[in-house]
Amino acid sequence: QVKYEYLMPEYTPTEGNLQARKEFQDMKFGMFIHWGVYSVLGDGEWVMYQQKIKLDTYKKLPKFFDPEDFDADEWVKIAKAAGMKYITITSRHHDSFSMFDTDATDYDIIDATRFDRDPLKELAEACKKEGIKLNFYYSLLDWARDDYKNGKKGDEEAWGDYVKFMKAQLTELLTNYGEIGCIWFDGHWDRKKANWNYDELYSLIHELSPNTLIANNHHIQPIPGEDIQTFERDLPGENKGGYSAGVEISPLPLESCATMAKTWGFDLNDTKFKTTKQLVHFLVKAAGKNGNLLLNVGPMPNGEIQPEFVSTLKEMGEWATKYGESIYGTRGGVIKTQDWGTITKKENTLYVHVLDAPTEPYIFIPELMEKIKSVSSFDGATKIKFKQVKEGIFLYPASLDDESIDTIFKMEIR
Ligand code: FHN
Repeated sequence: QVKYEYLMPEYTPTEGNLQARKEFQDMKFGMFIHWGVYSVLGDGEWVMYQQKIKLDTYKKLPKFFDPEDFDADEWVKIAKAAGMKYITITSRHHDSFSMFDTDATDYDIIDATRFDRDPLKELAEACKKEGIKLNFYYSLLDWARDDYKNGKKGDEEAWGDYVKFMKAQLTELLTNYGEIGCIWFDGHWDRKKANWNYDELYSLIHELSPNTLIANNHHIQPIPGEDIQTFERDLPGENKGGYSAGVEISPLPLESCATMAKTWGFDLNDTKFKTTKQLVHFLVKAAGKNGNLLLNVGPMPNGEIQPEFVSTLKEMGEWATKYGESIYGTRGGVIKTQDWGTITKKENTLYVHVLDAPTEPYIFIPELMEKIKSVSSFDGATKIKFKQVKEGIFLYPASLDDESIDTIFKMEIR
């Protein structure tokens, strides 16, 4: 692995950046959107690569992309109703197609489709109106550009051109769309051993917009200059998705990203939808590990989010409306995730989330040494018996409903 510590200048985040990190951690739940011309084929965002479609053929796709039902207000409404506080959308994915109005290439939504609207602009306006933070995903890897291809083979000049191209686009993304919460890089793994010129990319971003957070889904330890550590299809530190072997949790704000079925981009055959219960559990466990959940939708080629996703998101939102107090603004890392669930914390309150009822008639919370004042049901109406011992705490609720998504108890600490 490249030793980025030596390549990168020392990075001291500004006060505003540190505040933005805190606000990011408080938000807990965001909507990831993978949308591009690939949606026309309904076979995920990797369709060009996986179906071995030649570039010239793939480049005909934008002509079929005319998402006339796209309504940014509707997307923001869906995200908000789900309890999501921010949106991270693909501005350009690996297929190289820019989903925004850019002067750096003609291979973009304005020049290459008949749609002639800038969805990122419309989304930025809709987000601003509704108080939702907007973030941009940006692919480092590119399947179409010659400068990328030649640069990868060692042509320094071509690589320089590619870096210039990325800088021009990042400048547009950070100047034409109002305040952007985060630039979310992806695709690093395609050139694991290369110098990606992060010193130039990161300093450009932080110079243009110091409060914009930088995330890079590179599946390695954070590189100096980054503000968020990401985990793909994984809870922080677990490596169940297989992407982050050996990656340790850093002190940066953490974010897990996940799909609602299997793929990120719209896929007609992808019908193994995760249930509301599974997704709420993921959100709660992420919070318990001090991380956010960035949950993905892949809108259809007509511009709408598919109804199966919309209804699950609505149910998640109903849950969040009732129990959001135990998620938003909390911090995790209080205990290791247990078979029964986890804990989130806000000031003097610990929220015990029982996701899967234990077979024993009690809940044992190990490693918790804080002095407990009282334990109650989530609504505070019922006092819960408890016993604090050297090894942890026993809770004795009268009953535990395994059918419920999450039985929450509140513990007040001294
Ligand atoms: O290849 C991409 C994939 O299409 C998707 O964008 C995900 C999102 O985390 N990231 C990459 C794989 O690491």
